[in-house]
Amino acid sequence: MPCKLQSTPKNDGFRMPGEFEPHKGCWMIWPERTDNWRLGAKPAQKAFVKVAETIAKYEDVTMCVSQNQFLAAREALDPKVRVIEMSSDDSWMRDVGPSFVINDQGQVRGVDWRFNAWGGLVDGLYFPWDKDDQVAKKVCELEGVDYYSLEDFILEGGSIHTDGDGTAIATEACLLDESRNPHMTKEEIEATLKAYMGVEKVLWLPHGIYLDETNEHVDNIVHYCAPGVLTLAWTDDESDPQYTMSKAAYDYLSNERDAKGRKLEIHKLHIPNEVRITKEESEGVDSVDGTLPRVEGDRQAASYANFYIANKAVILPLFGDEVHDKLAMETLQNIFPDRTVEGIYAREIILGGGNIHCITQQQPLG
Ligand code: KQY
Repeated sequence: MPCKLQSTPKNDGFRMPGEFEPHKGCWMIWPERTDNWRLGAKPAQKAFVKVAETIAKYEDVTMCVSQNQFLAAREALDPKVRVIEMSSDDSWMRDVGPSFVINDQGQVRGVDWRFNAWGGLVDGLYFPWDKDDQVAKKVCELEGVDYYSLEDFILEGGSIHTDGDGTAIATEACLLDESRNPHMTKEEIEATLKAYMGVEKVLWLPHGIYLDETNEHVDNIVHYCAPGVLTLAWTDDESDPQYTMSKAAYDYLSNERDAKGRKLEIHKLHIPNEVRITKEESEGVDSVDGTLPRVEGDRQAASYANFYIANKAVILPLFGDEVHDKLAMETLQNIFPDRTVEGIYAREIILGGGNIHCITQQQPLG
C-alpha cells in the first residue's frame, strides 16, 4: 500500500527527473467549469482531446474526469486513453498533480505540494480549491507510489522546472509572491526546493510572461530540453512589456552556470502575435463572483515555451500566427532531432489561462 513518507527526496536519494527523460505516461484532467471555459467547456474539451490523443501516440495517457462528465469524456476520447473518475476544481494537472521523483534503482515516488488556486485569498483564481488539493494524493494512491506530503508549503508544478541533473529554475515573481509562502524567506524556499526536488542549485528568473495569471510561472517562459539546454520565450519588440522581462531572463541565464558548472545554451522562442479575448469568447464564459473574469480585449499570456515533452515527441501549442508558429516548430525540431514535433492549435486552452504544459503531468518510467 502506498504510504506517506516523513523524510525528503534528497535525504532518501531521490531526484526529480528532467521532462525529457523516459516517461511511464502522462496525466490530464477533463475541463468542465463554465466560469473558466467558454460554451460549457465544449471547445476546450475538443482541444484537450486533441492533446491527449496526440500524446497517446507516444506514451500512456490517463484522463481524470468528474462523475458528471465521465461518460461524455469516455465517448469523446480514443480507447487508447484511460479514463478514470476523479474530483477536481479545474483541469490543470501540472499544478495540482504530484511532482514525481526517482532514484538510481528506478523507484518512483510522488511529491504532494499544497495547492491554493494560484494565490489563495490574496489573488487566487477561484474558490474553493479543496478538490484540486487532493489530486496529487489520489494519483499516487492509484499508481501505488509512496509520497512526500508538504503540509505547509504552497507550490504548483508549473512554477518549477529541472534539468534532472542538479539544477532547478523558478521565478521570483511567483515563488516569492505574498500569495504563496509569505512566512518563508527566499533562502528557506530555496532550501525546500532543494530538499524536495533533489537539486543542488536553484536559478531564479525575476519574471515570467507578461500578464500571466499564475503570478508568472516559470513553465511559460523557459523549458529545459536537456541538461544545459533551454528554450526562452522572447520578443524583438522593445515596446512590448515582455521585452524587458525576457531580456532580464536572458541576461541572467547567460551569466549563470548550472549545478554542474555548465554554461547554458539558450534558444529563443519568439512569442506569437498578441492573443486577445474576443467579445464572443468573453460572452461564452459564465461570470461568477470569486473567479477571475474573462474580459473582452484582455491579452493572454501566450508562449510557445509551454510545450510538453513526451517520449519521442514534443507537443507544441500553436496560435494561428503563421510566421511565429512555423519558427517555433522549426526551432524545436532542431533542438529535438530525434523527436516528432506535433503542433496543436491551442487557442481554447490559452483562453482558460494556461497551455499544454499546464494541463499535463508526466510520470517517469521507474
Ligand atoms: O498556467 C497554468 N499552470 C495554470 C493556469 C491556471 C489558470 C486558471 N484559470
